[in-house]
Amino acid sequence: MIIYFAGSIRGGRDLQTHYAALVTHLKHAGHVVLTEHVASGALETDEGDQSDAEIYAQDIEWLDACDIVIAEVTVPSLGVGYEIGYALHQAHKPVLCLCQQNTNLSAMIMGNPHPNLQIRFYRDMADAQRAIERFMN
Ligand code: 6K6
Repeated sequence: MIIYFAGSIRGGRDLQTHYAALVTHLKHAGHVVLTEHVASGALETDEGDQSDAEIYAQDIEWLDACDIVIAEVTVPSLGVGYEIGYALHQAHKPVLCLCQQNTNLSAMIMGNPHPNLQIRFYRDMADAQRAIERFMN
C-alpha cells in the first residue's frame, strides 16, 4: 500500500520516536510511506529549505495519490487535523487515527462520524501495530 503517514511537526515533536517506530514497521511490512520526513529525528533542528507553499502543494499531491492515511494524533497539530479533514472529505481516503490512551482527543476527530474514519487508542507500540494490521485487513 501507498501510505501517507501524518504526525505533528510544528505542533511539537514529543512523539517523534513513536512516529519513527511506526514508519519503520510500515516499511518492514513492505509498504511505501510517502511522508518519511515526518518521522525524522533531524527535523528538530532542520525543516529543510522548502517554502510553506511548496510543502502544502507536495502534501496535497501525496494525499491525493496515497491509498490510505495513518495519522498519529496524540500531539495536537493543526497540520495533521487539516490533513485528516482533507483526506476524508476531499480525497476520499480511508483514515486511521492512532492515539495514546488517556489523551483528550479533539471533538472534531472523536465526533466525526465519517465511515472512512477509524480511531484507535493504543497502550504501546505493539498495540498500535495491531491496530494498523486490523485497519489494513
Ligand atoms: C522538510 C523536511 C522535513 O520537514 C520539512 C518541512 N516541513 C514539512 N514538510 C512536509 N510536510 C509537512 C511539513 N510541515 C508540516 N507538514 C505536514 O503537516 C506533515 O504531513 C504533517 O503530517 C503535518 C504536521 O503539521 P504541523 O502543523 O504539526 O507542522
